[in-house]
Amino acid sequence: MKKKIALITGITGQDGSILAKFLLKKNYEVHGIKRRSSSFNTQRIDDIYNDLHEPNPKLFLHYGDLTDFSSIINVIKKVKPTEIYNLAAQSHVQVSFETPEYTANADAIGTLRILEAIRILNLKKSIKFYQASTSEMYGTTPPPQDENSPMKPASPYGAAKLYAHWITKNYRTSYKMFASTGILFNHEGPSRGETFVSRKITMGIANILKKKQKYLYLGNLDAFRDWGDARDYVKAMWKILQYKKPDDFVIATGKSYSVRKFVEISFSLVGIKISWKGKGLKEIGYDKKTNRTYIRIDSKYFRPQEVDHLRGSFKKAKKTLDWKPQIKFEEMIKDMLDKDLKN
Ligand code: NAP
Ligand code: F7E
Repeated sequence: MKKKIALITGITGQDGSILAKFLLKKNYEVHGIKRRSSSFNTQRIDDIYNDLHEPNPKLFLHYGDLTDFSSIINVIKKVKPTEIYNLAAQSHVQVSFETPEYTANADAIGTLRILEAIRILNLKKSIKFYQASTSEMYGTTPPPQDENSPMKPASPYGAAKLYAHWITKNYRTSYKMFASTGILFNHEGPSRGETFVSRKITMGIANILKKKQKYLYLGNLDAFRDWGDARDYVKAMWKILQYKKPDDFVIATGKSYSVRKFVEISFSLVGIKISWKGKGLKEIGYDKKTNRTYIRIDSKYFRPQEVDHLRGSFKKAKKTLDWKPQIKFEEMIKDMLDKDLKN
C-alpha cells in the first residue's frame, strides 16, 4: 500500500494538533508547517514531538508561513504529501476587524498559494487537498445553514474564508484537483485558544474559583452558535479526504445555544446558578443565594457586525460520509472545565 503522508498547515493550532495525533494513530507520516516565533509555540504538539535523531520519526516540522509563497512551494516540493490539510489561518473573527489586510493575505491568498504550488509542481494527481472552510461564511443567512445556503459573510475573516472556499472549488473544477472543503461550525475542546468565548468562559470560571480573577467580562450574550467538539470534527476532515470524490460538506451538531446559555451551563457544572439582572452594558450575571456578581459586560468585546445565529445541518455528511457528532455539548464543556481547573 502507498505510504500516506500528510502535510498540515496550522499544526500548532487547536485542530492541527488534534488532527496530527489522529493521523499518527492511523500510521501516517505527518509533516506540519509552523511559524517562526520568538518563544516556543508548539505546546499543543509537544507530547507527540519526536527527536529526529531517534529511529523511525513520524512527525516532522518545517518553518513556513502562508503569506510566504517560497516557503509553501518548497515544503510541498520536499515533502510530496499525499494529503494536505490547510488549517492555518488568522482564525479570530474580532481580530480580523483589526487586521483585515493580514487576515485576507493569510486566509484567502494563503489558500491560493497552496493550490498554485500544487499546480505548478504538477502534483495535482497525487495530492488530495482539504480546505478549512467555516460557518462564518454564512454570516447573516438565518439558520439552519447547509451546503446550499447563501453565503453572506459579516466580517473580514468570513469574507477571506469565502474567497478561499470558492478558489478551492474553482481549482477542483478548472484543474480537476482533488480539492475538498469542510464547512465546519464552531468546535471547541480543552486545547481551544484562550480568547474564543468557550475557553474564555471555562478559564474564567477556573480563575475565579482560584481567586485569580474577580469577574468574567463578556460581550454579546445573545448570539447563538452550533458548538461541537474538535475531536469529532477532525475525524470528519479525514473522512472528507477519504471520500471517493472531492466535495463540500457541512460539519455541525444541528443544535445551537446562546452564549448566555453557555455561561449558565458552565457555571452550573461547578455548582453555581447564574441569574441575570440589568440591561445592555449594565447587565450582570450573579448568584442569587450569595449576591456575588460573576459576569460583567465590556463594550470592547462587541463586534462591528455580529453573526446572530449559526446552526448547521450535517445531513449530507451523515448520509455520504457516515459521520455524526459523538461528544455531547455538556460533556465537552466539562472536559474544558476539568482541564482549566487542574491547570
Ligand atoms: P487556531 O487554533 O487559531 O490555529 C490556527 C493555526 O494557524 C495555528 O497553528 C497558527 O499558528 C497558524 N497560522 C496562523 N497564521 C498563519 C500563517 N500566516 N502562516 C502559517 N500558519 C499560520 O485555529 P483552529 O481552531 O485550530 O482552526 C483551524 C482552522 O479551521 C482555521 O483555518 C480556522 O479558521 C478554521 N475553522 C475553525 C473553526 C473552529 O471553531 N475552531 C470552525 C471553522 C473553521 P500559531 O500557533 O503560530 O499562531
Ligand atoms: O465567538 C460572542 C461573539 O470568538 C462566539 C472561530 O473559531 O468559530 C469561531 O468564531 C460568539 C460571538 O467564535 C465574547 O460575539 C461574547 O457571537 O468564540 P468566538 P466565533 O466568532 O463564532 C468560527 C466557526 C470560526 O471559523 C472562527 O475561526 O461569542 N462573544 N462575548 C464573545 N466572543 C469572544 N471571543 N469573546 C467574548 O468576550
